[in-house]
Amino acid sequence: MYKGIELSASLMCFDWLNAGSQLKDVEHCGVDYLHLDIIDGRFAKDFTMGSSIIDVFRNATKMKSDYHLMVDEPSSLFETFKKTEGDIFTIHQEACRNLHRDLVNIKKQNQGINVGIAISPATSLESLEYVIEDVDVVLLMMVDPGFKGQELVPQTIRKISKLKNMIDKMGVKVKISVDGNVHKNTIPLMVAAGADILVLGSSGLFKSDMNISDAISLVHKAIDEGIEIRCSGGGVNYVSSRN
Ligand code: S6P
Ligand code: MG
Repeated sequence: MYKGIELSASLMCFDWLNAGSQLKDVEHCGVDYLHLDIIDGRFAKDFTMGSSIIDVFRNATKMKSDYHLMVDEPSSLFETFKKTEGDIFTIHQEACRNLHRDLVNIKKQNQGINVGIAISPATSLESLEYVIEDVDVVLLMMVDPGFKGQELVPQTIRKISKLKNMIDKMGVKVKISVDGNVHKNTIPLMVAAGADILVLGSSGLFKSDMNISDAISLVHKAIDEGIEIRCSGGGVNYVSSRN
């Protein structure tokens, strides 16, 4: 947590040949969550990791788990993944035929878990209207699900502000998580617009030209800028490109 903003490091973007030492670095830098992308080759066009890999990392860190299931009909996998108090477990709005039932079941089956709902860039915020009171986190995808290193879908920045207004208006206690292309140029706008959790991947944290501690310093600086824009009531139009 840095100035009220939580950080989540995407395991999918680790340098897997040095994963053990990167895990220690990330934890040492005060990152709150390990972001665990699970992709089934159907909902999104790739495969990532299952519980046997995930548990190796879960057992080696005190960071909370931030599960992000990009999986069609994820309910059959709810029991596959270990969860402990304070973890976040997020499923996609677009992937569930019985969305409300699935969200409620996650909570029912796991005391102390934070339930998340994710929406892809093209999915409207109206789709959250009748489920938002049953979740703790809304994860806004800033890119289409599936791959690291993609370009930001620019209109997702104004989606953050709109969601923030919706949450404030409804008076619900829900955090906004942003995922995809979160880096020093986009973070100020994301934080100013109302993001509470930043998912950090290849553009913001695991960079070929920088170590993790230097990358985190840039993230902190960008959060400071975002808070400043927010406090001065500044606008949040995205102009700059990647990095
Ligand atoms: C994408 C996935 C994300 C990525 C991460 C990539 O399908 O949900 O969590 O791993 O966001 O970050 P970056 O900085 O490479 O776009
Ligand atoms: Mg993700």
